[in-house]
Amino acid sequence: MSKVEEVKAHVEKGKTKLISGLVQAALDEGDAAMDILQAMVDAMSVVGEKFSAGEIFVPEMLIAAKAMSNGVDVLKPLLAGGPSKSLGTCVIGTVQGDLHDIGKNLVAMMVESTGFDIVDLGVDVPADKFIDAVKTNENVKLVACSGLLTTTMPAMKDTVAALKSSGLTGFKVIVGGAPVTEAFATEIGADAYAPDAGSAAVKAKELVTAA
Ligand code: B1M
Repeated sequence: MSKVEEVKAHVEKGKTKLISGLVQAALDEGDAAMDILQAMVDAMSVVGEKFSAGEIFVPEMLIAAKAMSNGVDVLKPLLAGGPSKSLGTCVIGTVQGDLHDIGKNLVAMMVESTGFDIVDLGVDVPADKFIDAVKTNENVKLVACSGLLTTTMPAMKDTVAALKSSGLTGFKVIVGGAPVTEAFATEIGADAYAPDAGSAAVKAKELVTAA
């Protein structure tokens, strides 16, 4: 089994203590950081499938998520190096009612690497907290909302509506997360949608530089 395959298997099994060493070993063997990241993302898909099939439960999902986060910590310096000139501030969070943060953290990391300063509001973020962050932070050019549950898509819709009717200006809104589609993003009035962290970073830069 290659080191990357080992990383994937260990995330699936939630081997939180071993994963940092394995990721480092994969890097040392010459595997690319993006390939190791993709292996961990694939592992989380397997975890999700096992959860859907009733083979594992919430605690196992949680431990796998912790293992992936530990692995991402090792990769972060390699993935997040970026330009020093700021494109502005990006306020990011997972919408109210939703506790999933791995995808949101990856988006934050990639958006940061294109030149944004990040204000990360965490998970379960109500609309008014997004609005407060736009008011209280300097030079906010982008608000990024993540959501992983179909049940929290209405919260995403409410957040975008609240931001758009707040009277605040000078920023764009980007949304994403597994159940979110381009059509949904358009329907709720977001300025952009991205399916993954890499394209979120590209869209973020386009939105701000085109404004
Ligand atoms: Co949850 N969970 N979970 N879970 N969980 C899912 C999402 C689920 C698909 C699993 C399944 O049933 N197969 C399912 C949702 C079904 C649905 O709504 N359609 C589900 C469920 C049901 C639940 C609970 C309700 C379970 C329960 O309690 N019965 C519960 C809800 C809790 C809550 O939020 N209120 C729950 C809880 C949890 C844990 C807390 C245990 C844990 C999260 C821990 C954490 O995040 N720290 C967890 C996990 C780990 C998952 C799975 C297995 C993995 C999620 C993940 O991290 N993926 C997930 C199954 C799956 O995704 N296949 C599942 C890896 C990550 C890199 O991908 O987050 O999709 P993702 O991010 C991607 C893109 O979506 C995109 O870019 C990222 C990277 O490229 N993206 C954006 C994300 N945000 C973006 C924002 C953007 C642009 C792109 O612009 C702003």
